[in-house]
Amino acid sequence: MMKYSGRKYVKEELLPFFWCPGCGNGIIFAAMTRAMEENNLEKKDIVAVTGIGCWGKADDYLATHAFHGTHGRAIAVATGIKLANHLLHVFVLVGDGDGATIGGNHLIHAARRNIDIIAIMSNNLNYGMTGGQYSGTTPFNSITSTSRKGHIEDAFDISSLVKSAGAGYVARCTIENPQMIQRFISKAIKKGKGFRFIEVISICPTYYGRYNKFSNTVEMIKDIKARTINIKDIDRENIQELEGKIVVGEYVDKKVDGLVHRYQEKSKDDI
Ligand SMILES: Cc1ncc(C[n+]2csc(CCOP(=O)(O)OP(=O)(O)O)c2C)c(N)n1
Ligand code: SF4
Repeated sequence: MMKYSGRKYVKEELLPFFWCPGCGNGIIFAAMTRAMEENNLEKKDIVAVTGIGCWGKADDYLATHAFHGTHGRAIAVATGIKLANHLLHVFVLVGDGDGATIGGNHLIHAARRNIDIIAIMSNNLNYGMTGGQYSGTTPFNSITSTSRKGHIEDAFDISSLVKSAGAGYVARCTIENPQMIQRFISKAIKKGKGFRFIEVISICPTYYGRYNKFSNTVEMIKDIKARTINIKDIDRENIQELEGKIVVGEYVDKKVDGLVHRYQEKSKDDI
């Protein structure tokens, strides 16, 4: 899998990335561009749509088409682009704030409608860009800039939410395993239809890491590794013991028509 570099999709003249040293976003970005290359996608056929946020800066570095939207509305913009030109590969790159908090409604409806786009969520458990506030995926008791004594809310299990909303493909992975990220994005590209959602558990060492007393990036990645369990290894016996675990793997992989196909079928006789 590593035989792909993904470099042709990158505006190398703009490197280094704007992201802090140790941020997980570079790992997701590299896996995504390798998956594009693995599937021979043409740059002219790709649109990367983002909202505001650190992960939302990813489109700056892509040599594809791009649309930098507003915070929380990236999925809505991506929907419009796909419906306007269904031949495009539309990737929407959302943070957990953008996609699961302010934009949570767009996410569940995109899944229910099976809009034919690929959403890649960098879930770093907080709002990175604005200073480490809690989001809809911040774990209970975590310290953030808006939960100084520990967060009092529970977090969304975002992959399970998107699964129950009806998406055709849902997978969770972590930045600890870049090959798994690439594999899931590649699979989503190959599926071609429906709403395909890849949640990547990432790290924000600058805020979440520092507030929660991780001494460095390596410690954060080791913590992810220690808590990761593959969905295939869960049975009825240990399902009760998943508290604090990161369950990775494919949550859904089903055949769906996709909204574009349904729309075309219904409007055939109108032409
Ligand atoms: C409508 C609106 N509300 C709030 C903001 C301020 N804002 C910009 S980015 C952001 C949070 C970013 O967090 P996330 O989407 O998780 O991305 P990250 O920076 O962690 O990658 C917020 C609240 C905004 N730009 N627009
Ligand atoms: S603030 Fe956090 S999410 Fe943003 S670039 Fe820095 S480490 Fe990454």
